[in-house]
Formats: sequence, structure tokens, C-alpha cells
Amino acid sequence: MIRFLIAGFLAVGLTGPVSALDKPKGKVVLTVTGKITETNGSAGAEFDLAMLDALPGRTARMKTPWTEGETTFSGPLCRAILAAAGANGTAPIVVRALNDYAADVPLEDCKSLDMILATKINGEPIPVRAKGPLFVIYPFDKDASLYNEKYFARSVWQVKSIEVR
Ligand SMILES: Nc1nc2c(c(=O)[nH]1)N[C@H]1C(S)=C(S)[C@@H](COP(=O)(O)O)O[C@H]1N2
Ligand SMILES: [Mo]
Repeated sequence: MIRFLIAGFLAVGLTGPVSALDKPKGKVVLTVTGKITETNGSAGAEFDLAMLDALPGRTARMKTPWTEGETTFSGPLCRAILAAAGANGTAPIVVRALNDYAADVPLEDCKSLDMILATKINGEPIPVRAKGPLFVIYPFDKDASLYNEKYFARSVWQVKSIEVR
């Protein structure tokens, strides 16, 4: 037993910090495809809400064009999702919605901005009719210069998948 554990830790040390992805137990809300090393299903890396909420994330209060007044968003950081999937692409990711709207999001946004895929608005899961279950939210609270059409167009709601290229 101990020997297996030690071998396991050594293997992790050699291959990098990415831990194996669990199988989703709940409804799959996000599928990450393309240039990834971690998969847990034939479609790629599949996540239910619990898996997403277990990743490093952020909670922040801000104004957005899509919500009334100050609103609290919380969810995993885009870079944490990419890390969990072992993403190793170089081109912008394609973030795709249930209605097949898609936006190219530069990897740099995920690396250097605390951009999240919100799973909650004001502490509650986001129904599809309220632009859920996942909503790309830029840190408009930290950086007012993001509050423009360029980033609004990347603010995909009803997200269902991310393609890593
Ligand atoms: N799912 C989804 N997200 C989307 C869009 C869309 O059509 N579908 N349009 C994008 C664009 S181009 C912009 S400018 C903003 C527009 O938000 P609004 O329609 O509420 O003004 O949302 C972005 N997110
Ligand atoms: Mo837009």
C-alpha cells in the first residue's frame, strides 16, 4: 500500500501538478475538448457543477451590462479549468454557448486576468433562462478598462464547451 502511494507521488512529481480528473457524478455542464492531456470521457474533459466549484475560484461584486445593480458572481477561474484539463494549446480558446454563439478568448486573458466561469449569481446557481449555467465574467470590478465591447463579446453566457487549440 505505502509503496503504491510513494510510487504515485513520484509519478505525479515527474509528470507535473495535474491530478487525474474524476468522473462527473452530476449533470455535465462543461466539456473541454482539443489540446488537453486530461480526459474523463470520450468527449474530452467533462465537468459537473461540483467539480467546477471545487477548483480555485473567485467571488466578486460588480456591475455588468447583463445584470441589475451590483451583483455577486462566483465560480472557477478560467485558468484553473484549463489546468484541470491539462490544456496545452497556443491559440485562443473557443468558448461556445448552448445557442452556438462562440467567442475566441485569448489564452492571455485566462493567464493574466482573473476571469471566471461563474456558476453562481448572488450565491445561487444560474438557470439557463438567466444566462446560466455558466457565464464568462471578466474582473470588471478590478479593472474598469475591461468594461467595453471587446470584453463584452468574450463574455459568453450559457457556456457549454471550451475548445483548446
Ligand atoms: N451565449 C451568448 N453569449 C453572448 C452573446 C450571444 O449571442 N450568446 N453575444 C456576445 C456579444 S457580441 C456581446 S456584445 C454581449 C452582448 O450582450 P447583450 O446582448 O446583453 O447586450 O454578449 C456576448 N455574449
Ligand atoms: Mo457584441
